[in-house]
Amino acid sequence: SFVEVLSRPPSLSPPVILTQDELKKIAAYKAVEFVESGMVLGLGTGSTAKHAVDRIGELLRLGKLKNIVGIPTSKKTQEQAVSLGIPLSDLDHHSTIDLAIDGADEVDPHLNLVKGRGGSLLREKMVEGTCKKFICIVDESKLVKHLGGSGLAMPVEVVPFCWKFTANKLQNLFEDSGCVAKLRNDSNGKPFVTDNGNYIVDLYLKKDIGDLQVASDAILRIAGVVEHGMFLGMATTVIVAGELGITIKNK
Ligand code: ABF
Repeated sequence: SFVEVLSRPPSLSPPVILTQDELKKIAAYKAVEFVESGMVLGLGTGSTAKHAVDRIGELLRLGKLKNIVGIPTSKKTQEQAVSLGIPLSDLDHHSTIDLAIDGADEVDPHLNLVKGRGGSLLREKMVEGTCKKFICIVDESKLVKHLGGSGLAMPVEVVPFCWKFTANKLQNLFEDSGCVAKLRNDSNGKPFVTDNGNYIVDLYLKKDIGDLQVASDAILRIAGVVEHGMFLGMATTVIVAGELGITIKNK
């Protein structure tokens, strides 16, 4: 496996350049080592989390894991888990989750995250907000000094009703950070619709938004906002796979 490649003594290893997807897989497989039989698991969404769900399915099939119940964070992950034969349930039946494994778009030094560029932030926040342990899995490209400072989107899920009004309120809120709020479109140029029937407004910031908790509270006070993609203090562990190996950061 890729993990073995990384743990070979450097003197014996030829230089191996790993792709970003291989790094994602390394982080995902490492996280799955924390899964035990009998656990209720939050199953993440995205290309990194997909590797973890595949691995959980494989271990179930091999009989190395037993009695797992998965709680998927998106319809896409639900379909993947069904195809792998992972037994599924939901938060109505399991209000506590033992462990969730999911990716992120940005990770800051305090393990705060930006998520939702894949569009599944609401279900992810509901599932990951209710678990005893949340392992976030990323390749090293996701590490940032300040959330929202990478020039990429800070996603906010909004109700479709008068979304322009909500988008304007969001843009005005972060005027001092040079915020531009844009409705996310799908590949056909139509508004991207989340699994919950909502839209996503992406906030593009020229500088960081200062105190994250203050920003979070202010966003959530806007009527029309459903949830935002900042996951503050939620990850208990972040597993980072990089060219030099795996780093495990605990809260
Ligand atoms: C999910 O997938 C999201 O919260 C995040 O937006 C995205 C990360 O995607 P990937 O693992 O494909 O980089 O975890």
